[in-house]
Amino acid sequence: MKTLITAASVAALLPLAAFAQSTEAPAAAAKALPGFGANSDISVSDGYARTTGKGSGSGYAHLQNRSDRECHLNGVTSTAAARTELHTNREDDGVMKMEKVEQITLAPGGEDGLTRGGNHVMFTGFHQKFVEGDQIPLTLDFGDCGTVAITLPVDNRRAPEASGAAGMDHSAMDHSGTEQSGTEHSGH
Ligand SMILES: [Cu+2]
Repeated sequence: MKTLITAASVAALLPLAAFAQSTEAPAAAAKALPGFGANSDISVSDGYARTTGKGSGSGYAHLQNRSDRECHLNGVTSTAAARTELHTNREDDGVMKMEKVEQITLAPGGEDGLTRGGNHVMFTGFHQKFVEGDQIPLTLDFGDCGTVAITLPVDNRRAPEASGAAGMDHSAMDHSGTEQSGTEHSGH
């Protein structure tokens, strides 16, 4: 009974519009398709995540700048891991190495990808286990071009993008190629 009275009093004090907004906002957010998100300048699509099974994982997505100015992906954050960083793979004396990337630039109207073997999101120190089909929250910070919050479905069976060299597969590097089996999605 006490709860009922409290809720009723709060509703009476708030303007009706504000009350409606506060109850509808979470529902609207939950409707977003996994792997997709946008603001007025940037759209992020086809996002997914993978894990090596050793407490680290990686995230991939397609980035599109729909504005007429240059936009920069300055960083990524997630509640799913202790550290979430932008990385790239670089070949050094025939050995593939990962290194941190400070910024990814998108030209006006330009596109780029967070891809296997290229720039990617790196999760280390899992707070959330990357179980197949789980949704990993990710916020991409585009500075002046705003932020985009998405969720990445964990898809360890996903084949690398057609453009990426199979030998540069990020997870194969970390995990002796044990995740090379899935080819059923190669039509992408
Ligand atoms: Cu990495």
